[in-house]
Amino acid sequence: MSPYVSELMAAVKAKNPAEPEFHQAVQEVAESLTAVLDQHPEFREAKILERMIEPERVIMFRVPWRDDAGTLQVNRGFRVQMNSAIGPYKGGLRFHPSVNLGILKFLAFEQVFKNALTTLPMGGGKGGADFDPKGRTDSEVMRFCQGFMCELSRHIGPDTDVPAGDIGVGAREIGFLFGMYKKLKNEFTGVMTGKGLTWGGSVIRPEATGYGAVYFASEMLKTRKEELKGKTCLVSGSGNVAQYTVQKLISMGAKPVTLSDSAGYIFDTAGITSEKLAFVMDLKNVRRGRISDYANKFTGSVYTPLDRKADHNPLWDHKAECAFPSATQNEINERDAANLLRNGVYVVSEGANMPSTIGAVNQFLDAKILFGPGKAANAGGVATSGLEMAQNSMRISWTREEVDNRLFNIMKTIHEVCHRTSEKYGTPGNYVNGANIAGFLKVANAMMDQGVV
Ligand code: NDP
Ligand code: 2IT
Repeated sequence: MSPYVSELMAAVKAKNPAEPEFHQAVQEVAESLTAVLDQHPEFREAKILERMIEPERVIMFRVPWRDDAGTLQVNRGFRVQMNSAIGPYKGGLRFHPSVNLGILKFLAFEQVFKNALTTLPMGGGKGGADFDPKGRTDSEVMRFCQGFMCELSRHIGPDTDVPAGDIGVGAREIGFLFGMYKKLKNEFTGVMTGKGLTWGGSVIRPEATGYGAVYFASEMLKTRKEELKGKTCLVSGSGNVAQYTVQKLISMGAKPVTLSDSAGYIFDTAGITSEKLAFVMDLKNVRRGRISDYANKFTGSVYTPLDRKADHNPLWDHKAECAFPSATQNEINERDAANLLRNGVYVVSEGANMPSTIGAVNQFLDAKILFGPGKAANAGGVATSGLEMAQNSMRISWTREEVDNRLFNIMKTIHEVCHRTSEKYGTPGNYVNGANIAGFLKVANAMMDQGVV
C-alpha cells in the first residue's frame, strides 16, 4: 500500500468505524488510483477522492408497519445519495436483514464508478432496509413498501434520485413502491426503474444484469480469440442476476452447472437446461421456495447445504472454465479463489457487487486470468435502467431488439474502455484498474468543472 493510500485508509477507518465493506470498497479503488493521482496533482489539491468517499447526503428513517397478525414491526430505512456530479443519483434498493449503513455506503460508492462507465448521465446512490421479505405475505410486503415510500418519496424524483431493485427488491416490490409514490405525489413519472412493462418499464431490464455479465465475459474471451460456447460455468445465487446469467449462457452454448441460495447450492453435472431454468424461475419468483427443491426434482443433480462455519464454499470447488458470482458480497474468499484457479477457472465475471474479497481479487490478478470486476461486469443492469429513464422522458418504448442491441454495445464499450485504460496506465489486462481509473476520471473531471460543492 502506498503512503497516500495507507494515510487515506487510516482516516476512512477512523471516521467510519464498523463499516468494513465500505473500507474494502474504498481501498480497492484507492489502490488503483496511485498513478492517476501522481499525474494529476490538481485532483489531490481539490481533494476529489476525499470528497467522493463522503456521501453528498445520507437519509436514515424509521419504517413502522403492521404484520398480518396485527403486531407492530419497526424497520430501518436508508438512502445514501453518494455523488451527483454526472447525473441524478441512481442505484438500487436492497431489502435484507443484513442491510446497514456500511453496506449501503459500499454499494453507493461502487455505483458511482459503475454508472460513470455506462456512458449514460447517472450519478450514484443506493438504499434499502433491514426488512426481510422472506416468509412474508404479499400484503405484508405491500404494507412495508408503502411505509418505506412514505418517507423515501420526500427525497427522490425523476430528476433527483431514481431508485431500482437489488437483493430482495424485484418486480413485486417495485410495483408497490411506485404505486405509493404516485399516490403521494399525484404524478406519473419515471421515478423508479424496473417498472412493469405496461406501466413505463423497459423490455430487457429484468434480463439486463445477467445478460450484461455474460456479454462482458464473452468480450474478455475475445481478447484471447475464444468464445463461451462449450465452456462449463459456475453460477452462484438463484435470483434475478443468476437466472438471466444462466439463460444467456445457455443461449450462447455454454454449460452452467450450479445455482445457490442462502441455504445451499445445487450441482447439476448434466448442465442446467432451459426447461430446468423455467422450473427455477417459477420456484424462486412465484412459489418463493428453496433451491434444494431443484435436486428433488431433477435426478443427477446434488444439493449441498451451506456450512456457514466452513472456511470455503464448495460451490467454487468444481472443474470449470468460468465463474459468475451472482449472489452477494464477499462470497469468494482467498481459499475459494485458490480452489477456482486449481480447478481451471480462468474467466470470472462478477454479476454481484464486490463478491470477491481483496485477497481473492489479488489472486485472480496475479494469475492473470480474465477477471471482470462487478462495477464493469454487472453495469448492464443500471445501464438498462438508464435506457428506461430515456424512454420514460421521451414517452416511447423501444423494442426488445433495440434495447438488447444498446445493452450489448454498452457492455462492449465498457470492456473496451477498461481494457484500453488498463494498458494506458501500465497494467494491461487488469480490468480492476481499468474500471476504477476510467470511472474515476469521468466523475473527477465533472467535479473539477463544477467547483467546490
Ligand atoms: P435477488 O434477491 O434476486 O437474489 C439474490 C440471490 O442471492 C438469492 O438467491 C439469495 O438467496 C442469494 N443471497 C442473497 N444474500 C445472500 C447471502 N448473504 N448469502 C448467500 N446467498 C445470498 O438479488 P439480485 O439477483 O438482484 O442480486 C444479486 C447480486 O447482484 C447482488 O450483489 C446485487 O447487488 C447485484 N446486482 C444486482 C443488479 C440488479 O439489477 N438486480 C444489478 C447489479 C448488481 P436467498 O433467496 O436464500 O436469499
Ligand atoms: O447494483 C446495481 O447496479 C443495481 N442494483 C441496479 C441499479 C439500477 O438503478 O438499476
